[in-house]
Amino acid sequence: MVQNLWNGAWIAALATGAVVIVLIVWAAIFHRKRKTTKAELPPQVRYNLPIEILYTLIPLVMVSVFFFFTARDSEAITRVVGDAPVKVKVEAFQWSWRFTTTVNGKTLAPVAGMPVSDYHQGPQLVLPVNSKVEFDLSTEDVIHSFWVPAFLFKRDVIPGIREDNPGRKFEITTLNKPDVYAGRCAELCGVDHSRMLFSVKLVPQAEFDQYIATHQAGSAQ
Ligand SMILES: [Cu+2]
Repeated sequence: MVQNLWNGAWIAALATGAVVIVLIVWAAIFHRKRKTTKAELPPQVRYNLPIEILYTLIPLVMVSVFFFFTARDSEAITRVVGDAPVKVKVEAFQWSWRFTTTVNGKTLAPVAGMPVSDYHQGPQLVLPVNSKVEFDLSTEDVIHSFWVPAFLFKRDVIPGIREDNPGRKFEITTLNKPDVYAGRCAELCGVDHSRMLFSVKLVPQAEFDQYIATHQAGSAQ
């Protein structure tokens, strides 16, 4: 859905750009100052109601179309139903992350990291492929931003938002391809902001079940 919105916005923007460029080139070529005529002003158009209505209406229609699709999709994308089988508490801090995963009421031992220069070395969040996951974002210090580029989703982590505030939460369905995906902080949050890297490892459900069994909080590691 995000991908469709992105593609659609590009198509609309390119079409608009093409029309504008054609009009500019047309005006530049066919409305040049002619050598034969004297330097005098061309006929001045004023208070031309049809034209004024036209150039008010066209941008209004364009903006409305953009607004409609953006509002419709962002409402669907940010809706939190609360039925995700996997829930992750994400705590951002200067300058890394702590992930605490809860599955079927079982909470795993938190995974916390340190500033690193390669995302493979950062804290790793393990999730099942093609599964709905709920994230709950919080921070104790400054504003961070949770971003896994491959998920096409980014959300700011704002300090001081109460736990029951739905604005802290979002749900996504993870990708279908098992792999290790890069994650980063997307809000300049201090000296080691650029090293606030992490990774998300997507694994098949069976492997994830095994991971849960061996990483439950309190159980022997
Ligand atoms: Cu940060």
